[in-house]
Amino acid sequence: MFTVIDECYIEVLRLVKQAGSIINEKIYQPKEVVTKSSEIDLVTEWDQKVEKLLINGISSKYPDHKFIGEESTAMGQKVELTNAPTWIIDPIDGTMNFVHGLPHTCISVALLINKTAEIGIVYNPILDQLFTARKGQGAFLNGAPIHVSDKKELRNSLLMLETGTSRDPEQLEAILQNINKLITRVHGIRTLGSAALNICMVALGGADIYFEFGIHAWDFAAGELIVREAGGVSIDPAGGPLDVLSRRALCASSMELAQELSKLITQYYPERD
Ligand code: LIP
Repeated sequence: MFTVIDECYIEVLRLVKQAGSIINEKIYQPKEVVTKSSEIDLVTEWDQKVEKLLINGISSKYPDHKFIGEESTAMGQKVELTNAPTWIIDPIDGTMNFVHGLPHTCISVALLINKTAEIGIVYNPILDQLFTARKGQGAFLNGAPIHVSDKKELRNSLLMLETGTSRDPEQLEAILQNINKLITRVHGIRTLGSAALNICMVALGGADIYFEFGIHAWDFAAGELIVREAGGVSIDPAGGPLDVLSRRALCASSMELAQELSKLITQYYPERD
């Protein structure tokens, strides 16, 4: 039976591909860059234009749907998650990479209904990596099923983390403490510069665990569905349930791995979205 969510999925995929062609065209061209919350929290006109393309496209078909977008929020729109169908959008996740021309940058789009993720899409148009998930229907890369790894111990795991785009001393201190704690306890540490792509590497089974403090709902709302549909887990870094507005996330191939990490790390609690 063809549902409204099926129709939403097809429509948003069309818009994401359209937006992807813009990112593909602009990544290696000179671009005007401005800063937001810190001198390394960057934004370009293409972040704003891609977000507008997605929101306008969805709104024209679904006028009663709500939005939480990175750039709309930066322009002052209040973050509000209700039971209404809500699209959580990062038009360019990995903006720093996009500015530098490093091809690890993506569009991240999630649809939540009754505060539950129904659709997750993370699309890196530069490397043509389309990660998708629908609630209860599995996770895919370019249409092929993906699954998390079988790792259950940190000492055999590849950890994805970020140094972030904040210069807040307390946040940086927590990041450095955690790198020092973890560097001798894991196989290796990797950082792609995009929360959404880091999480998708866990969903793909190429990495085993990711955590970060200070991200926003738009960075991980799509990825956390994808990793769960790939057989993994998404929790709060302190071990409790994930809260998409908390600005904290931990995604892993197994609950055992997630809980081993959550017991070890220095916690940091940013102001909520
Ligand atoms: C980025 C996240 C990344 C985080 C950066 C930044 P943006 O999102 O994907 O995980 O460490 O601080 O928030 O700003 O490129 O959309």
